[in-house]
Amino acid sequence: MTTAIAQPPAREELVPVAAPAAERKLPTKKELTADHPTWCPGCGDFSVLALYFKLIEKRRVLQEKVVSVSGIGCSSRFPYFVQAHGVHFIHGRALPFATGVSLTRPDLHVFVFSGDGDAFSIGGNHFTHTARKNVNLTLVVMDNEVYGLTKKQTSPTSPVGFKSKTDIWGAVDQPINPLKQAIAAGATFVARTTSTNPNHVLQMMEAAMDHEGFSFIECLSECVEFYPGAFDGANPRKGGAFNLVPAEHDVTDEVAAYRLAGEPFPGRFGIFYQVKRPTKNALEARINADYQAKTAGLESWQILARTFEKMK
Ligand SMILES: Cc1ncc(C[n+]2csc(CCOP(=O)(O)OP(=O)(O)O)c2C)c(N)n1
Ligand code: SF4
Ligand SMILES: [Mg+2]
Repeated sequence: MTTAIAQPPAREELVPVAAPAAERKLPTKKELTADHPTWCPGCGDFSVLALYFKLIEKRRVLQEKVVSVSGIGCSSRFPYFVQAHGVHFIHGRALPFATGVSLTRPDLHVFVFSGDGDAFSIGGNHFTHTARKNVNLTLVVMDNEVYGLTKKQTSPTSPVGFKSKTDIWGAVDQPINPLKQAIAAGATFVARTTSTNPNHVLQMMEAAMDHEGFSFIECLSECVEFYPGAFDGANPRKGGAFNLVPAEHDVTDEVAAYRLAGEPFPGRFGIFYQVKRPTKNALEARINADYQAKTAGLESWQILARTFEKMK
């Protein structure tokens, strides 16, 4: 006896067709605002959210063409506040989820919003691998140098001496340097900004969005509740210094970028490193296209079955 196997629908039937951009009204900041942000008054994350809205508006991105993905943390509440595709995923696992979105929906702008704990502690491994794979997406880490949501534990970027619930006598472990970590892992765009300089945040977001590949932005974002004043030294309005990456810096020079990233706080702001390297998206798309050409006439599910046969 033979059993008839129902064939899955053709891919075209699964992809919703949006009206052409020319006929559509572009979303305003008001329409992009989903919910009242539940962050503490004065939290640096408000500024990042406002600039993300500005970015979408300025770059005339349709709501269904942008997706915000996050893990867990105060900063990771981000997608709740955006009226567009969004995912609030497992702690530290935003990047693998976003990788899947990026690979399967190349038409979307994929943004990941993370905290220093989410990105470099529990998600540290994923940070390394997403960078080396050069997945086409933008990661913005809102670095407040503390675990905010869980009420003040030492994070991987907390400075030595920082007193918290997990280091009541002061942290003794050397913090990681997010920029050096990103460069060493193979990120192709590495930048630093601070939420107290809105124009600069927008500038870095635009450059990251235009970059083909894994773009990483470390954005200093003060936790006014559990680490107030952490970034006053980088804020001219509080007597600090906001110094740009020197104009003569060659962004393709990995060693120079690494050296610049090692400057003591408040350090530099701007693009430290940017190079072109084929993305995982492009490399895999080529493999898929070549194989599909070889298997022309077969349905996707038949190609998949054939591939599984080969793997036996
Ligand atoms: C598997 C798992 N471990 C621990 C937690 C508890 N937890 C939630 S958020 C968080 C750290 C958040 O810190 P960060 O990423 O810096 O974000 P912030 O709140 O500072 O923005 C921790 C440890 C969790 N939710 N899931
Ligand atoms: S606890 Fe800190 S990081 Fe969290 S919302 Fe409040 S100020 Fe922001
Ligand atoms: Mg944090």
